[in-house]
Amino acid sequence: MRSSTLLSLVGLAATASAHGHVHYHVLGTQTYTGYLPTKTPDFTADAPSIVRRVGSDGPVELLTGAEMACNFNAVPILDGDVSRVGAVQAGTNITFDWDADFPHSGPILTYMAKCEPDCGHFTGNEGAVWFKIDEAAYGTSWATQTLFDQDNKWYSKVPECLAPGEYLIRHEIIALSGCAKINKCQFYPSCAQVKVEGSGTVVPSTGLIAFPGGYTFANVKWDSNTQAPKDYVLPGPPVFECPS
Ligand SMILES: *[C@@H]1O[C@H](CO)[C@@H](O)[C@H](O)[C@H]1NC(C)=O
Ligand SMILES: [Cu+2]
Repeated sequence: MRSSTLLSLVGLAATASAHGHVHYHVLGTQTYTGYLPTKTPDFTADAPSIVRRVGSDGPVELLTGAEMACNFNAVPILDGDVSRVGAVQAGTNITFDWDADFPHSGPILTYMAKCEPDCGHFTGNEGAVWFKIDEAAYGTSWATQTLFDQDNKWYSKVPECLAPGEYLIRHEIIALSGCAKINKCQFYPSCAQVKVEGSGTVVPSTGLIAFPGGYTFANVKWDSNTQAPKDYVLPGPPVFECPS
């Protein structure tokens, strides 16, 4: 009994080091701690955070699972019945600070969704609500290499024309090594509840996709052994651009 418990703990630790998650989100001058039950530093405590829980630092793989939206256990965050959000100025960057040495290669994408009625009462996993604000695949290396080169940080700009209000922001890495097989592509999504401030007026109403549903096997299928990285086509709609 005791030794099998020990073995499974060792197994968990080994698995944990093979993946990764976003451990901090930075909005303006505020840093918000991510959630992960197994790692050092210890994020077990529910820090006063706007970052939704993730099930572990492992991937989401089932394309039809609700966890495609914001990862496993990503329940909306409330204080009492009040939505908890972090303020961000439209037109500024959000920083996603990943734990060190994410061990897989692939693209990095970031989406937003208008929270209705507010983020504390909005899962993000029902219907086509997500617009894309940022994406990167392969230039001279995969986006994950750029992430290492930037000290495990990724920056996504909140569109400056975006109307004020509460939004979920969904940041993800797609690890490509298993993507040749259905439901073996690895998605690492993480969501935070933000309140956009500024004088924008636009809420995107076209180019919206659903999670789950927006990524099908046909548009995430990729065989790293036979396909050239420069031929990779990012899934999802085009990046939202503010009207000029
Ligand atoms: C925001 O992020 C982009 C990369 O996505 C970067 O080019 C730009 O310099 C960043 N801006 C600031 C103010 O950090
Ligand atoms: Cu992994």
